[in-house]
Amino acid sequence: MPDQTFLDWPFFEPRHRDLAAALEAWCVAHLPVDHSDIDAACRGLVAALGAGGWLQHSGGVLDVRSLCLIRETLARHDGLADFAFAMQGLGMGAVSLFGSPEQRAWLDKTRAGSAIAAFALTEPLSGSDVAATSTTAERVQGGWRLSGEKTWISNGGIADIYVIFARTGEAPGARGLSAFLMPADVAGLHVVERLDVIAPHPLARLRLDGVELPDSALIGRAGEGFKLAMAVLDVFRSTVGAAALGFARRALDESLTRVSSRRIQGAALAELQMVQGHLADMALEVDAAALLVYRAAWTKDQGAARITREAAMAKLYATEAAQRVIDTAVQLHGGDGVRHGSVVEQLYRDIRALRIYEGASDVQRVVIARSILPKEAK
Ligand code: COS
Repeated sequence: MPDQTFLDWPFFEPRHRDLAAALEAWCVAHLPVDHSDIDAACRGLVAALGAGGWLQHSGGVLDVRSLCLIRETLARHDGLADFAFAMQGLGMGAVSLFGSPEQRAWLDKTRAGSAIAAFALTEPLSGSDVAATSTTAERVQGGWRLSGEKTWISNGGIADIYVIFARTGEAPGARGLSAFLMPADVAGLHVVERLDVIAPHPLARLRLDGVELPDSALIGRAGEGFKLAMAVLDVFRSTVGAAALGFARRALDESLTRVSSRRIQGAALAELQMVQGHLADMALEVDAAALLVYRAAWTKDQGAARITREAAMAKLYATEAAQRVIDTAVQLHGGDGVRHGSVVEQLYRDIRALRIYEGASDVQRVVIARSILPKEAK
C-alpha cells in the first residue's frame, strides 16, 4: 500500500478520501485484468468500471480532483484500467462541458459503461499543431458532410461514439474548426488501420468518406472547435499527470520491496547510501508531481475558467518525473527489471506514451512559456 498521507492535504474534501479508499478496495478485488486480448479487456474494463459506479465520475459534472484520484489509483493497479476510465472521460469531455441536452443523453451510456467513447482530434499531419486540422465538414441540407483522416485515435475500432474535430472554415487556422458528435455506425466511417504500440491499447487510424451528420451533431458553436478542444485538454491534461503519478507511486513501492529483500554482500540493498539516495529522489519527485497535479485539479474545481498553465505544468512535470522514477526502479530491480511481465517492465512501457499524447512535453513547455511571457513577446 503506497503512502496515502497526501489525502490529508487541504486540496481534498472528505468525499475524496472516501472515494480513494473505496476505489482502492475495488482495485484490489478486480485488477489487474488479463491483457492478452486488448479489445476484450477494454470492453470488460469499461463494463466493470461502469458496474462499479466509477464511470459516474467520468462525465457530466467534472470534479477534477475525483478524476485525478481515480486515474492515479487505477494506474497504480493496472495501466489498461486507467486507460479505459480515462477515455470515457476524454471522449465525452466536449459533451460534458458544452453538450446540448440531446447530446448529453450519450453520457448516460458512457457513464454506465454501456457505450465506449473516443476523442478524434489528431491527424496524420496535425498532432501538436491542432490549428492545421484538415478534415473538412461542409454544410449540406440539414447538416454536415465530413471527409478526411484521423489517426492515433484511442478506442478507435471499439468505440460506439466519437467526438470529432473538423474544419468548417469560418476563418483560417484555429478559428475555423468545429466539434461534432459522431456515432460509430454512421455510413462512410472506416477503421483503416489498427496501430500496435509498446503498451498496447485499442488505437486506430480512421477515414471519413463523406460522413453525413445532422445539425444536432454540432457541439457548441461552429468555429469554436479549437477553444473547445483546448478546454477539454485543460481538464484532462491534469489527469494524465495523475496517471503518471500512479505509475510512479507503484514503481517506488516495488522498489521499496525490492531493496528491503534483496541482499548484496551480506546486507540489504536498502542499507547502501547510494540506494537510499535514489529512493529519496524518487519520493521527492512523486510528492512534487502530486502537488502540481492536485494544485491544478483543485484550482479548476474552485471554478477557475482556465487552468492552462497549471494543467501544462502538472502534465509536463508528472510524466517526465514518472519516467525518471520508473527508470530508477528498473535499475534497482537489475535483470528482473527488464524481464517481460515484471511489474516495473510493464510500467516502463506504460509511462512512455504519456509524455507524447494530449500535448507532448515540448508543447507543454510552449504553453507554460506563453502563459508567463508579456503579450508582445509571444
Ligand atoms: N482554453 C481556451 N481557449 C484557448 C486555450 C485554452 N486552453 N488555449 C488557447 N485558446 C485560445 C486562444 O486564446 C486563442 O484565442 P483567440 O484567437 O481568441 O485569441 C485561440 O485559442 C488560438 O490559440 P493559440 O494562438 O495559442 O493557438 P496555436 O495554434 O498557437 O496552438 C498549442 C497552441 C500548440 C498550445 C495548441 O495547438 C496545442 O495545445 N497543441 C497540442 C494539441 C494536443 O494536445 N494534441 C493531442 C491530441 S489529444 S491525444
